[in-house]
Amino acid sequence: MAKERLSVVVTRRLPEAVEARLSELFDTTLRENDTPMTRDELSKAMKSADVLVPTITDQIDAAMITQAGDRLKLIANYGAGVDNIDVATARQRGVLVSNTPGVLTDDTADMTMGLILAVTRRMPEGLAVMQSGTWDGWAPTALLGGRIGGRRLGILGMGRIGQAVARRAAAFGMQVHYHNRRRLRTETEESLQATYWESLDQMVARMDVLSINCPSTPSTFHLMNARRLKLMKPDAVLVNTSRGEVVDENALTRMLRAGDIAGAGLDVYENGTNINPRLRELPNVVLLPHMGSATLESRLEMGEKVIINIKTFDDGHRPPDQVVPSML
Ligand code: 8YV
Repeated sequence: MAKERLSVVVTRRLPEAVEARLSELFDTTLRENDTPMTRDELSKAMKSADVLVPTITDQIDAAMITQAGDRLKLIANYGAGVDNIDVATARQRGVLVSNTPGVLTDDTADMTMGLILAVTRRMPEGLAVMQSGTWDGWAPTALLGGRIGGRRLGILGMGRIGQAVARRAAAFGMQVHYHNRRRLRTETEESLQATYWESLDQMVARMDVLSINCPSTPSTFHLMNARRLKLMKPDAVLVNTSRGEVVDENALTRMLRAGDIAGAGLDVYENGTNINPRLRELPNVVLLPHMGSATLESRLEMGEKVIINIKTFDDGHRPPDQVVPSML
């Protein structure tokens, strides 16, 4: 007798090829429109499926996991960060969690460099002049930014993405510094030409550009709080392509408004789409709508990872990208 197909619920619209392959392999329920599921819809989905494929827009907290019942076996997150999932509760309840690491590293690192350049070279101000139709030609002192070559870049969080940023920054002639929970192996440090700072405070105080690349966990919440932000040099720039929760957004906004730091490039925000409105008014701030990994290639490869994680689980093995609490 043929084995019964796993029932899989996908919470958001994914690229067509990913949805098609999921439907071929599993008894897959796809989302009709691309709005995030309500809590009620999510709760129903978790009760009815063997596998849930959520994204960052789904809050899978302890209550959600507890109410799911016995059917749910795997939460195959479409994304690398799992801060939207209570991984510890899932583990206690015997629900596996997997993610999609690696495939969005380069795109996110590219976007980090894009933000560093956009802020230091004042690209949005240039774009605004062109779009307003008021450009009256080249001038020797117009829109002067700063050269990134030779500047000190401090990377907070030297995992896959942090290291990819380091390689790119070195190619741009930046001096690379980093702070991480664990110091990298000497060979890795040497190959990245990166200087380790045990004290985050000391690193922050000396950098020209600070890039946030650590995950959001209880221990990284507001790591860049008001006190630490104040340590930054007044001509420094902060870039965040990781998670908004790592930076105290209101404190950052106050400092930007007061001119206590030179600029910021943000792809992520502390309260999702509810952004501090004052950030939008500042010319020295570049805001992006969480698009660090938004390439077609990365979205397809994320889908491929989700499929491999579910298929491997279905075949009776451990999903290759299983996340366990001790990894966080
Ligand atoms: C994803 C991300 O697009 O994977 C991550 O952790 O931050 C994003 O780049 C998003 O999370 C998909 O769920």
